[in-house]
Amino acid sequence: MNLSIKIFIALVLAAVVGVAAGPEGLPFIKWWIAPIGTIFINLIKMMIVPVVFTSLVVGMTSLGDTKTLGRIGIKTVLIYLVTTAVAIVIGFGVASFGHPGTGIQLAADATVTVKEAPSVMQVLVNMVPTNPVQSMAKAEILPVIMFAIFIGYGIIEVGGKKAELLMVVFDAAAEVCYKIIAAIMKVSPIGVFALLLPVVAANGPKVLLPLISVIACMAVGSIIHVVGVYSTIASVGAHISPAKFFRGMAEAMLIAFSTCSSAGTLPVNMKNLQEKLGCSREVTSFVLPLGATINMDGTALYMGVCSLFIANVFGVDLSVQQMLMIVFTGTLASIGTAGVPGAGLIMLAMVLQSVGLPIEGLALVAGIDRVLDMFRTCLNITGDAAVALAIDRTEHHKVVA
Ligand code: DAS
Repeated sequence: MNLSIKIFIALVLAAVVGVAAGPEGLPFIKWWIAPIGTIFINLIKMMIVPVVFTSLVVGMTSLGDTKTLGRIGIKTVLIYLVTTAVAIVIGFGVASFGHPGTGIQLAADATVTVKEAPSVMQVLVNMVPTNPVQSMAKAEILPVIMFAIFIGYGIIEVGGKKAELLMVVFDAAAEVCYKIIAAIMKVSPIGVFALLLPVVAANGPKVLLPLISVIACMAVGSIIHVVGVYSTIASVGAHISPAKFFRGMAEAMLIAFSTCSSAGTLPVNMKNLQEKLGCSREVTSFVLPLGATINMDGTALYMGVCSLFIANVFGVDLSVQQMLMIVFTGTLASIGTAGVPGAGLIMLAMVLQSVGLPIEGLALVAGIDRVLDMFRTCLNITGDAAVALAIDRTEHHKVVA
């Protein structure tokens, strides 16, 4: 049976068993089942730095020259910014139709430290590792990307037999990483089941009911963005039919949905984008790790939905200026959001503060954050892949031409 179908069945099973077990079953689930989910996540995380570093070095060296690298980099960042801003506008649009937040009692104070979104210059400064090994040890993806790019540049400059030897070594290392990831994916139905079961047992339907409108807006907005934006990018930009795109993305989307971690989904996304959707290794290894770090369309859409929800709950009428401010800060916030579970909730505090909305509103969505994060993360990694395929097409089209 197809792995994606097995993962989907595992998700449905977790939901059914979770509702049946309920809070009473939580102690047993937390003690015996949740650790299996943690082990699965750790197995995937174990592969993030090795697969990003090795495949990025191989990718850079196979680009052949630094001019191509610069061209790909500029195209990638520009498309990412546009899709992120579109995501926030879709979030606003859906929430202004759905009017989430009507008739909800206000929650107690939310003590959330408001994180400042890093300025663009700060993001650039943070990208350069002072100690590459430490960045790898701390799985800081942006510095690892930067270091791999420099290593790839150095190999290109060395040239000749020495460079060929290094390229063979890095190419073999990247292949080893993909084989390990494939083995880890074989147990993903078990891992996904163990990850989702505690969430459903803890939250149960009664907690979700009052906020179902927020979840519905997030789900509808995500579908509009995925179907509207990504299938357009895949078909127009990459000449890949939406059906083929989503079939190739199914595994990674399901892993993202259950792990709520873009970083954790990166290895699977990188492997499948090449093996199932034919994206070149050089573009995959550059665009995906970068996207998993700075391109978070799902998080941006969530900023639009939740800021409007919180404004409704507190009876605030957002002006056009405030909405534009949310689009701007929401885009910056999504660049600064880490690819780990729950990161978007912290950045929402910064967006709320930027337009003077009460931070207390966070408490309302914090309880269902894990559910909202499933949609956010699924969107985040799908956007990375759609853009990578479109860029690959322009590069290969250039090569072909
Ligand atoms: N869970 C984050 C991710 O991995 C997104 C978020 O929290 O908004 O992409």
